[in-house]
Amino acid sequence: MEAKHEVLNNWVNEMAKMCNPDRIVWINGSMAEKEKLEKEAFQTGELTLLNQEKLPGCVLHRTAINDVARTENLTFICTSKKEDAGPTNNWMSPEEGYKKAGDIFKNSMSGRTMYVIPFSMGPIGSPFSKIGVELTDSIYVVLNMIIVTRAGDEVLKNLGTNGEFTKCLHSKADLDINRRLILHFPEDNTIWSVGSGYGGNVLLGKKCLALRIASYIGRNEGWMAEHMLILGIEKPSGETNYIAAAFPSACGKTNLAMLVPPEGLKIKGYKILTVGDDIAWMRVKEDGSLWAINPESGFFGVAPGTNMKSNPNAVATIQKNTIFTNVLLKNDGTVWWENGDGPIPEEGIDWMGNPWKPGVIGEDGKPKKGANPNSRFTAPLTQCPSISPYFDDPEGVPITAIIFGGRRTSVAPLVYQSFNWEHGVFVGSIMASEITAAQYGAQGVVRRDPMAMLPFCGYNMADYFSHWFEMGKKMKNAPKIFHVNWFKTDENGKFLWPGYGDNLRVLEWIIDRSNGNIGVVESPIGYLPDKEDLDLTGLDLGNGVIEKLLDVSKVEWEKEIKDIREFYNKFGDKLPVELEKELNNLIKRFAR
Ligand code: GTP
Ligand code: SPV
Ligand code: MN
Repeated sequence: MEAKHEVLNNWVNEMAKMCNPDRIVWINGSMAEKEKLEKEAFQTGELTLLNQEKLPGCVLHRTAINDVARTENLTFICTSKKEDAGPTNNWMSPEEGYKKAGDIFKNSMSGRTMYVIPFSMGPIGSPFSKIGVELTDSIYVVLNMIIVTRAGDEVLKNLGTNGEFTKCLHSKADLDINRRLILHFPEDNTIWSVGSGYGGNVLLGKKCLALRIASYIGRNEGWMAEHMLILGIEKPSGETNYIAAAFPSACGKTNLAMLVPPEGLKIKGYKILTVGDDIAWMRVKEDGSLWAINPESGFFGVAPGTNMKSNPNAVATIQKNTIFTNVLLKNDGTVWWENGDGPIPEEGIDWMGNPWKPGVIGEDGKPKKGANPNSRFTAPLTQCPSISPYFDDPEGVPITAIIFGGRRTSVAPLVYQSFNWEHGVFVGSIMASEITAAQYGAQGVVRRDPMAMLPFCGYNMADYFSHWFEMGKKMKNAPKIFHVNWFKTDENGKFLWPGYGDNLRVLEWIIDRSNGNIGVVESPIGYLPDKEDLDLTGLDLGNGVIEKLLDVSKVEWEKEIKDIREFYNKFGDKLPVELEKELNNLIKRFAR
């Protein structure tokens, strides 16, 4: 269905003129349309049909070998003033951006179809939702977008004749990493992505719209777009506390959002309700409380490490209607990845499309992986056994606690609570984490990643910090703010904390603290748990391990403080004075 929306139709025609596709197809979101697109993709090899008895409705896609993760170095915020992008973003002027990308878009779709995908981030028609329209020459993108967003005719109807929408243009072009650009024009509500076919680079509703553009809009409109999971913890009494947690890419959001209580805590009867695993849009309601929606309708989750023990809910979610990207294809037409279920296959086709056997050594001297470390699954939220009845609620859910966390082998203890909202914003701003396979770059290197938003903030991060303080002032009953670290290691590099389901033990403490039920141990960085207050029933950590997990080392923190100072210096005068004050207070508390 073509739109009855003149601005939209004109824009589609204008973009088509530039990209020169053979035809234009409007995506309606129907089952028949999905099947037709899949069929076409099977014929061209863009998709492989998997074993339909074992994995009904499931398909496999392999991206280009140099196109397996977000390319942050090729991602730009294009504002008229460089300062508005800030020191942590790559910047290009809008003129240069349109020119540079325009040259690559020119005729990029010739011989191809341009698909027009109207989509809604958030339930269609909710006052909190935002509409986008993505133009793309990739069937893979269409099939992903109809899972992770609400897409099709319903959205066009809702858009009417003059509704606002984010203009999202994508072309694979020639998938050349030297001709790849992911550009955001927040002043024009526009996104241009060219030269990639991978996830976050091309599913433009996700990181590009729901985080970078939405964070910009949210600041102007007084709400927040965050890289956060949302989960509910229901007690047997029926009382449910909702938590939002920001961890950097591939640091455990999907896993925490779908948590299954560990044996030792089962008796307490907690039920986990998944609302979202990657993005939260949060607003203050009239009564001064903070409410969150998940703008997405599907998961785009990390495959490696997903198994019946670590994340049974994810395993159940991806048994049907799932798109697998860059995993290993087994001989029986099913899929596998490192630390997946079942025995390691004796052979298969690896993520690059080559024959694979376990233990074969690659060029880097290490055993070749069957699945790419950033291989992913795309599946509808509705297939998750733990999905919350409120995942689709236009109002969202009320947030009791906010958690920040990173992947740190040392420094950050298992959990601590901030003293108050201002201190909590400071705790978020000093987050740091090891770089993972979710982005190009040196793996394992620790970098500062405030609120897990370093790659996703669509404007100057100093202004983003100020926005957090402003939001705090608007709340009567602001959520309590915590920091967690599941990834502390011992001398041999082994994780000290079992993680996964056992993380509920920490969430329980967080909820008790949020509701003011228990005491604390004060430390220079914030409130630590009294170890007696952590329910470790059924868990044998070993001697002295919980002490190590909760340890705050002055020596380590003195180094950390230097690094924070250096990071803060990047922002010059724009750094909010509150953060300067909090850093000085931290230094003073260590000196006491
Ligand atoms: P994005 O989708 O990239 O934003 O990532 P995410 O934050 O949703 O990460 P995800 O839950 O997919 O986890 C990434 C990796 O961390 C997987 O390989 C998990 O197995 C591993 N992981 C998740 N939770 C834990 C944990 O509690 N402990 C340990 N040791 N590893 C974990
Ligand atoms: C992330 O990298 O944080 C993701 C995956 O959630 S992607 O959508 O590719 O950005
Ligand atoms: Mn993410």
